[in-house]
Amino acid sequence: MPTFETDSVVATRREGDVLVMTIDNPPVNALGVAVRRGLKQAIEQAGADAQVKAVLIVGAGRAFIAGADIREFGKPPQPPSLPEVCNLIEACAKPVVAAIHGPALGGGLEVAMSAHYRLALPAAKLGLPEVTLGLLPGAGGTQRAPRLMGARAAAELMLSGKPMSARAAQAAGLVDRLAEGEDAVQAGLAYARELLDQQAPVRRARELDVADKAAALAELDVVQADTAKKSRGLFSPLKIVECVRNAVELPFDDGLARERALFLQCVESPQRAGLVHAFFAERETAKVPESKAARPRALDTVAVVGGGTMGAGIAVCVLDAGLPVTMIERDAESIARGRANVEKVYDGLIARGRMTPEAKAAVMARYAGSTSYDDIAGADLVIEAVFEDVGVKQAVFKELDRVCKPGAVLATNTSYLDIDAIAAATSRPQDVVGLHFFSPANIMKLLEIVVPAKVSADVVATAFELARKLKKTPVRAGVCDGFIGNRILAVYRQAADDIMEDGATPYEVDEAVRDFGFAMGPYQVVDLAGGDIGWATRKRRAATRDPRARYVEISDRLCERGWFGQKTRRGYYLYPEGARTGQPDPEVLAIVQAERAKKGIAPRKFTQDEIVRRCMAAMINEGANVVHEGIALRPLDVDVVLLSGYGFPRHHGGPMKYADRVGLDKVLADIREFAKQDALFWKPSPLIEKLVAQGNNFDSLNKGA
Ligand code: 3H9
Repeated sequence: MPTFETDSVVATRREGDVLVMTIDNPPVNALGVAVRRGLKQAIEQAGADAQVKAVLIVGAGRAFIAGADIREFGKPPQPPSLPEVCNLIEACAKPVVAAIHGPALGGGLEVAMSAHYRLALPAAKLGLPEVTLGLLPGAGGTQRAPRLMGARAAAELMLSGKPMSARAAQAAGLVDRLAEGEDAVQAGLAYARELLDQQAPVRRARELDVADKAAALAELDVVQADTAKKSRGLFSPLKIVECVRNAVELPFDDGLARERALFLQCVESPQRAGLVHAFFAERETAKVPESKAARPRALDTVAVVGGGTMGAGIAVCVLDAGLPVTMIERDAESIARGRANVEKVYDGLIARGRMTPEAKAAVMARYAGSTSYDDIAGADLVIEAVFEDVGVKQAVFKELDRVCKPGAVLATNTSYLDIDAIAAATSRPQDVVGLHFFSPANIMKLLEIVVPAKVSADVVATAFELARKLKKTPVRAGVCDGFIGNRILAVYRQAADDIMEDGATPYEVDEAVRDFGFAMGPYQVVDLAGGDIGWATRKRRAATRDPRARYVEISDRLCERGWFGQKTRRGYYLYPEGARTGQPDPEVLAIVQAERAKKGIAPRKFTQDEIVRRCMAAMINEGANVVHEGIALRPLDVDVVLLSGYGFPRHHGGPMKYADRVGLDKVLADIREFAKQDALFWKPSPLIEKLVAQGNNFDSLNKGA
């Protein structure tokens, strides 16, 4: 008779002479303390029960095990530790089989590697993504993976953080057997019985040696040099390489002890805190009041108005989600251009061998172009992506109001215009929402979902449902000039411009920001995006700009010369033919100097630290204003916008998380100090003042949400 023990997150059940251990800890079977206790008990039970001849470990639900419980990091550790549990599994005197039918990630794969045999079903994903959380595999993964798959492959698995398919894992030596279907228990039992019939021995990874140590060490030298170059101030990647080296050179237990010490250093690092914050924040932003209050409307057919770069990029992401798209343009020529813009993306994939011409044809079969709005009368969702002018957009929305079926969701991709005014051009403002994509729209993860005053909850819920289908990271934003991201960007740019005019070169500003962790400094970004874009915005804002506000004209001087950046081969940097990166331009420095002279500014020196402190204080202060005014729901929403749309260094967790780490009191002191020079720009956000007075931080507002 099978025996059952099901009152814990690890259920045990005897099937003949195999003890089946099922981890059942929804949603992803993370290895929290209860699971670790359950696994320990179960493996002890297996050892003690004479009737048990083999053990099978499986996961309930969609995952095998998604790793350690990330929520436990930074809290007091509770025994048993995961390394202890893994060692117990490996030490078991009876063969242990792990049958993997879904994600086996981080500690999940470490559990599987502690088993003696591994079987994978087609949906299995095996990976060690700890590096994405600022960690390294800390339950023996750095010691067992090199012994099973070789040092270099193991290092690459850990450094990339990317999972492998079942087939790839088998080819790499991580998996012993593949099976078809979805039933891990059935396939695992069959495998366990086969092993018992063959009297297969227990087979412990710890007892293996890394093959050809000299060659492995030489390969690790290359990996180490490459990692040092790429990891740009990140803490854990080089520690991973060190652990893998230990796996080659040291006895297993010594390597394990060293792994533990380095893992704990990673856990303590602020980078881990920033990256874990980013992980949860990115999942939290989809939890908005409207999605809780209302169900999304139907979302089966989509239309895009405008076939420029943005419209085409949006069309591509909708097509990639498997939905049909009709694109509306003015005339036959524009339709052809729109279609060409869409096809260009797929042709690029074909050229890189990432798509077949047949697959492109299948996608394009879902695409149609038209000059007639009547052709989109039945669309569930229309996304407008025409020229950024409120009059032009209102005219489009009048047309949409005329033709679209009742209940269709009407979205605008404006990046700063007043969506309430656009909605007012229709007789159905309750159906109008903002969907602010970022360019290139088929690549960038961020989608600001902008919620105008009169929109109904189910339309907002539909927008979030669209983001899910498109695999975007959605963030809810209120209506204001620039929404969350561009509004903060503008203030950051202003702070940078002031620093430049007061004495730093644009190259020094860029370098300081890069050293902080951004891939590019603000002036490199201007050159990449095109200086003319910001110039147009500045001209638009000129009439409403506070006449008392400081205005740095250096960018205008460059634009007046037609120096728009990379596309004109000249901007803040020079881009001579064939040059891969921009080169400093003495003429730009002369323009900067002339502007200073015009205003009577005696240039002063800025340290990297001051440049970063000023840029960050500006971002944080505006981020706080955005939360204070209800434009962003929580500080974490601001963080996610900057992380997924503006290249904010992920290991800092976003500007608000970074502010908490630095200390809000220190940020406020900086702002007050800078205000002595320019009180209008450096006006402390009332939210920061309030939080500092309460002794609170931004995170307290995330928790209350
Ligand atoms: C580690 O293992 C360290 C060890 O080496 C050493 C230890 C000593 N913990 O992503 P989803 C939650 S480090 C806690 O939306 P999907 C997630 O927050 C860990 N919670 O689903 C969400 O919660 P909610 C290494 C977790 O189907 C819900 O589960 N492992 C964890 O799109 C659903 O998640 C990783 O880095 C966790 N480990 O994707 C893997 N994982 O519903 C991280 C998820 O409240 N996880 N949650 O918002 C993933 O990559 C994806 O979640 C996964 C599923 C692919 C598994």
